[in-house]
Amino acid sequence: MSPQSNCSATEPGLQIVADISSGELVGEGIQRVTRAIKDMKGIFRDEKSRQSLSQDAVVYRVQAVYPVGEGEEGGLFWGTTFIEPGMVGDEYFMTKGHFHANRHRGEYYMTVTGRGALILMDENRRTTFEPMHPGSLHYIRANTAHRVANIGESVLAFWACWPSDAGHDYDSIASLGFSARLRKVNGIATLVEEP
Ligand code: PAN
Ligand code: ZN
Repeated sequence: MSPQSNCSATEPGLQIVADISSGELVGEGIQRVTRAIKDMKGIFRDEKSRQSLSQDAVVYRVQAVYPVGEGEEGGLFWGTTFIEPGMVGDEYFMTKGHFHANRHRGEYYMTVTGRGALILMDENRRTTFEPMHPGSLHYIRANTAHRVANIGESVLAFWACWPSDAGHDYDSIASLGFSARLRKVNGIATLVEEP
């Protein structure tokens, strides 16, 4: 047996390549979700501003691979999120944000390109944020709601890896929100407590 054959893959793994400069996933079986302005009702503070924007404008899109069924124990999912640059009132374009439905599940994010902020809220509703820049690695603890805002002038792309049995709880955020919002105050991204 030649040394090369020892190194060759015997079983097909994921037939996917993640482009390290753009974050784009290329290959078979990628699931895609797009969130436009019209899908973001109730997420931003300034609902009038949201209504005044082009409703089909894309806020963010997600590409993800699900090698096992959603909700199944023991697997891991991988996804790229691309957030466009833009504002709704004084808030940056951002993801809806969620807790994991299974509160005991964490996640990793890694920024590929752009500038952003990872907004985190713990179970005591204490909200903080971590700056995101190419290569920045973020460990999202269990029991922590997470949302990402694009605070730069170009697309923000980040990778995420999360357990297949994490699930997503959007309802808690839809009804109670985060305890603070990232707003542009005098040109600076500032976390402002909600009244
Ligand atoms: C990410 C998010 C993705 C989109 O893959 O699902 O960034 O954000 P929303 O799910 O809040 O719309 C993740 O955190 N998965 O668990
Ligand atoms: Zn998550």
